[in-house]
Amino acid sequence: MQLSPDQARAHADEVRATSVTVLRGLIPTETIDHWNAAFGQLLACAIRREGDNPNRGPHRYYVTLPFHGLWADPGIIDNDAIMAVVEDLVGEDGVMCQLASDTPLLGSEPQDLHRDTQLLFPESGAETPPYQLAVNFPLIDVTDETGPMEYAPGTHMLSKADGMARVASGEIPLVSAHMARGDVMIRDVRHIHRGTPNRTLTPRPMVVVGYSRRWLHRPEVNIRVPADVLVSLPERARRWLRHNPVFESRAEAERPDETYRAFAY
Ligand SMILES: O=C(O)CCC(=O)C(=O)O
Repeated sequence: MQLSPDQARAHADEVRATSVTVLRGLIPTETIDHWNAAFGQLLACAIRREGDNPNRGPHRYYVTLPFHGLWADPGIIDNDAIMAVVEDLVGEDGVMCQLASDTPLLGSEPQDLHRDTQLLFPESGAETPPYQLAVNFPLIDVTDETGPMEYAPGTHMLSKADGMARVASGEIPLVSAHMARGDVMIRDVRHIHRGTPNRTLTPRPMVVVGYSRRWLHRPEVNIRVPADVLVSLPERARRWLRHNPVFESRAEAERPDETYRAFAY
């Protein structure tokens, strides 16, 4: 799918206004099913490593995806439609700094409402145009049973206290982000949101690709890029990856003990 400049701008404006836009049916479902089949092994490793009370809450796993093979598919990490919206929001000189997943399992609980980043200048209390985005797509359909993320539209432009108060009073109702395989959400991670329980036996992986303004350093994440993968990618992808560490060997790039601890604000 290609977006015209007007369509890309309309999606970006929706993020500016509400914090979220969804590109429906963007990724072929066969691709999603391949990712889901391959993801099982990564999830099993994470469960062995972290036990059943990992850092995102009970039975809820944050898993970094290794940057090679299907996980480095240019059709996803260098997708024209996604990049058109992302570039409109954080600039053509932005950076890609995170490739990971969030997976609630049976037994997971509602998370506390949170934002995924701080204000640029917390002492000012002032919100700014977007600077940190998450591109999310699920590896199974997200229904009320499999644990949709809930978010409060427009709260990315309010202080956290104001946003929380308006959610608590019901003035801003939480929206459940139902998604089908192939749908892609682009969101401003300042919005107030939370994960909800997966009530099924099927894991609900949600891929997260992080994009930021070129000057934003997020020390809690990076993408460990094997050199041979980097040279095989299109120019735009190489440019967006330019601030990540590059490794001569895949084994070195694929350090298994990475976890992401600082996340909720
Ligand atoms: O994928 C989800 O359900 C959202 C999880 C989330 O917001 C988090 O772990 O910070």
